[in-house]
Amino acid sequence: MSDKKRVLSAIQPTGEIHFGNYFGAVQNWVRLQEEYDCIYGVVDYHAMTMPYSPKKLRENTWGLILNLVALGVKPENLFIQSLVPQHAELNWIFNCFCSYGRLQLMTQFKDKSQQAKEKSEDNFISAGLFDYPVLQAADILIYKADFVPVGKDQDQHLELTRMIANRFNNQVGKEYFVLPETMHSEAPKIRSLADPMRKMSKSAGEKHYVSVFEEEKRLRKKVMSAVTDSGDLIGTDEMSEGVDNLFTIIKACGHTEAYDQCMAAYKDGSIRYGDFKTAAFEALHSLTSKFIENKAEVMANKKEIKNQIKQSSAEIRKIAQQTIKDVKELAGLMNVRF
Ligand code: AQP
Repeated sequence: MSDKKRVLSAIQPTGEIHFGNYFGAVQNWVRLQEEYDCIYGVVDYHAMTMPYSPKKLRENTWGLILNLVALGVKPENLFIQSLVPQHAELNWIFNCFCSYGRLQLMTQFKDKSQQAKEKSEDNFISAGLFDYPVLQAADILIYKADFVPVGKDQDQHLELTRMIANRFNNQVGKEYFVLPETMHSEAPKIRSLADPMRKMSKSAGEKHYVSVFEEEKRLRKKVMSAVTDSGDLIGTDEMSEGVDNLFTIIKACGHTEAYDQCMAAYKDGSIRYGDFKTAAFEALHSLTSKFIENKAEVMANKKEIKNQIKQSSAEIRKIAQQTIKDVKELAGLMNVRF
């Protein structure tokens, strides 16, 4: 067994990967792979919590796997959640260690239930959507992860995960679960370019996110029309959300020289937002063009990668099976032999 600390994180197969997902989580996933024992999931059970199409879900799951590999995630670190059904079993057990009242406080449920209503024809909000943070706790704890690299929007869910782990440990009288720590990147919250008051996200609509594979012309249009401000704050110590977001993006792209120049110009009052946005476009374009190139290579090896993922999911499943065995023993349940 490796003595490296374990990192676990996951992403839903709900469509494209945007720069919020990338700078908030996936960029860190890639960087952590040398130093930690990393397990990264494509969580298809989670993607069922909102109105969805079964055919599209399977397509999205494989699509996301290939996209993650193009961004630098190693296939041996990746698994598909429904190939490890123990997550769902632990979810049930954890339901009995989490209060209804606590789930009612989850802000993502409040936001997403409204979206679910709008997306369905009959105002349908699934119980799965309400229970989703408990499944997320199972995703993390089943691997006894030490660290969880996620964006800021997941803080409340991580808190709930620790609470469930604690309650379980107390009830069974053993410190069985490690209490996982959140690991934020330097850009844990990327904002929408069109409306910097909200986070970059797909569900808000096409103009509210930038895909990591965004085609050049569309990328330019989205960045050059990013909302900034009237310029009143230039030369002061303050900054609007829109301007701050562009600075965060330039820095996260690794364009430190451009970042320093723009920051100096902002401070001395000489910045021009047109040039600033061009710097942000160039920073993002340096990444999208690299990712698009990688993607072409990945697509050429699609079949092999899919086989690797089935294999890695089977390996990762062994860890989950062991946890479930221990948990059932501790919780007073019966174990089947495997
Ligand atoms: N705007 C963001 N800034 C920083 N991190 C973000 N993450 C998501 N948005 C931002 C992080 O990305 C990881 C995967 O999140 P997810 O599985 O919720 O992905 P998603 O459903 O594709 O994200 P969207 O587009 O934001 O979906 P909606 O609009 O449905 O909520 C997580 O680590 C998350 O923190």
